Amino acid sequence: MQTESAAPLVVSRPNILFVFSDDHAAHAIGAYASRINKTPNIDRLAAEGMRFDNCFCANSLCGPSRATILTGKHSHANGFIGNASVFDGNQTTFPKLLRGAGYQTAIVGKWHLKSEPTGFDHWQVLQGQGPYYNPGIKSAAGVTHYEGYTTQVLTDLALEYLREDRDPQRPFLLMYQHKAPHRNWQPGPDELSLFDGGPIPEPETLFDDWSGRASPAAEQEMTVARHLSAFDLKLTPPKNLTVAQRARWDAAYDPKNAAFLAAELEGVELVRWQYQRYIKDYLRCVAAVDTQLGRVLDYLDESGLARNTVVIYSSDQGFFLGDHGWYDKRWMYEEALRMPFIVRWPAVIAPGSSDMHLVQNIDFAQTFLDLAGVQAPADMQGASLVPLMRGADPSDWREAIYYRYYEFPEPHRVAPHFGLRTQGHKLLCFPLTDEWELFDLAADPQELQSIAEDPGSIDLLARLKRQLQALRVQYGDQ
Ligand code: SGN
Ligand code: CA
Repeated sequence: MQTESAAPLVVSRPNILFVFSDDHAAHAIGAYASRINKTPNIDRLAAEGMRFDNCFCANSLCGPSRATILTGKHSHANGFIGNASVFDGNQTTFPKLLRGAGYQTAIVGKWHLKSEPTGFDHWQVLQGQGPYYNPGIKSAAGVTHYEGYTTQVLTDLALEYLREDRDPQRPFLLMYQHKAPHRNWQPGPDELSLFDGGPIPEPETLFDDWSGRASPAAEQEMTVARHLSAFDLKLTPPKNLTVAQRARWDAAYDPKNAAFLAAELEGVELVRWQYQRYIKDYLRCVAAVDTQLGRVLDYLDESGLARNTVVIYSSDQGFFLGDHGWYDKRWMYEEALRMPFIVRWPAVIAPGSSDMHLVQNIDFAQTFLDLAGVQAPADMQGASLVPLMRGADPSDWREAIYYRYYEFPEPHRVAPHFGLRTQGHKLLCFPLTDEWELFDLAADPQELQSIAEDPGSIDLLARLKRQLQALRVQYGDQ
């Protein structure tokens, strides 16, 4: 690999700041019309940049999404198919290519790919999932322990990198990647009492009974009603808090009162109570991500970096926020499939714009390479989004995205499936039970009634099956 010092100095290439959170669904972002929370700093990026309204993951899980982003390839092609996989760091990744082209490459935060990061000049990563409080952070020098709320600690480290650790003469890539708002949704000290004032609106499908779909939807173990633990519901507090943190936690949660309530309620009322308990903590974690992003955006403004820095906000997959009665992700249904993707690039993107093309996390690597003027390897499977950012409508853009989920049975017992999504329809295949689902997204945006068995769908189903087969051939997943 080319060394940094041998690389040419080109200062006009934009810096890339990739802000990435874990499990942050688009429908918990103000700019994506959230009904349940506000995210003023993420929204600021959208107001000054472009919101992608049809960005989807290739496999709705943490490690697989990250591996896809690094390699520009679907899970079967990069080898990281479920969270038990180990990332092969010898593969070509976009940070390696940027580094070879003279970029300084850094990652701070969640990594979750088991093997050590490769292709980065600077890396400070959480170990595995990482805790919400007082994290150990691994770097080339070993593990360092920090006291504080992880969302803030990671932001301090990212700012330290921007201020002190990089060479201002060369462009940088910084991947700033939060653990939050991943399960079990432990809020930070400043957000413990946020949303105490009243209930969060419930999703329309909180009491979905999964009729109208193939058998797997009813067989999962990820319901708000039955699959949240005492730890999730904060009937037991985290173990690794300092004495001061524990005191604030107990004051905010009043665990005795909560345990009493949980024991008294039943049926629909218990589900509603658990939903509130879950969603408020989730949104508290989101609020800290947003607040900390504000610190970074302020620094970009103050330092003058904002002008030539492309800032992206995204998350590894979507999440069910009580939708269909669920938490977690995994499914190819909209709430888990969709990724937020917002890009601010002052020199190029029209402020407050949005894009409807079907894009995917397989596209991110090629996009970052294109931003830097680096040729993408022929075996990357996506496409650069830069033309879309410039407002183009390429006539040969893809008409469907391909999806495949593998991890089964634990955790959550979501049956393996694969499928495609076009602008108007979604087709899913569950090979274990040989079942299909087909949704008309315009008529049934909540995906409550599969039309795969309808006599009127025979031609459509056959056409989409052929299209799906063509995608499998195209991506080499047979
Ligand atoms: C943990 C969570 C699961 C979650 C996986 C994967 N359980 O196992 O609910 O689906 O992570 O999430 S927990 O009780 O340990 O929190 S991922 O985002 O990393 O893929
Ligand atoms: Ca995740």
